[in-house]
Amino acid sequence: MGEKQLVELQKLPVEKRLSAVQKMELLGGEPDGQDHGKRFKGDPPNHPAVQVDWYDAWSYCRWRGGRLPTEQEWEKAASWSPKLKRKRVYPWGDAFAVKLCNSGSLEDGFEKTCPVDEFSGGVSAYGCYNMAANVWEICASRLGQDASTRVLRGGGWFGDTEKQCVTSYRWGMGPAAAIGNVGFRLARDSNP
Ligand SMILES: [Ca+2]
Repeated sequence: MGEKQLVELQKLPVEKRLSAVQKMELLGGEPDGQDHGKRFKGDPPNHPAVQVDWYDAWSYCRWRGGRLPTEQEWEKAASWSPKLKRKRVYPWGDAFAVKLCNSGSLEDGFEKTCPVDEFSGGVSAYGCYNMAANVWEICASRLGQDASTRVLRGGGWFGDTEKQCVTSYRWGMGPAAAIGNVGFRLARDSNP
């Protein structure tokens, strides 16, 4: 697909926009990590998609038969320990451990994103990987009364420290923003 067709794709109104992955597949080949890329150049496909805005994240989750988690669902998946019957400060426990997540530190071995199944020792009680750091995760919820801002959770690889990795820490951005340290996670409802 040529550059002209790409421009026309981007002009589609929001309700007709393709999901991030559909768009990526149409563009063909590896994303380049620049204007429409979803991973950094050279990263293997098991790294999280980044530079995805709220609309694309939402539509991709629907396309896959799931949805974006609310921030309450996200926080429970990240922090709640059924065994302890309380929240934990970090997904793995109450003390920060630089080698259990991909924060802004280089001590964890990663300068940018890491594979989505990295850091098995840092999984939450529900078995979710990388709930702390790697990429901020887009939630369905709005941030406070500000209708134009969507909640982000979890912290990312870019300059973020143990403070941002706390499971209750909140951040947000506009729904049309798409940046390199923000991705998303798909939620599915379990069968009753
Ligand atoms: Ca790092």
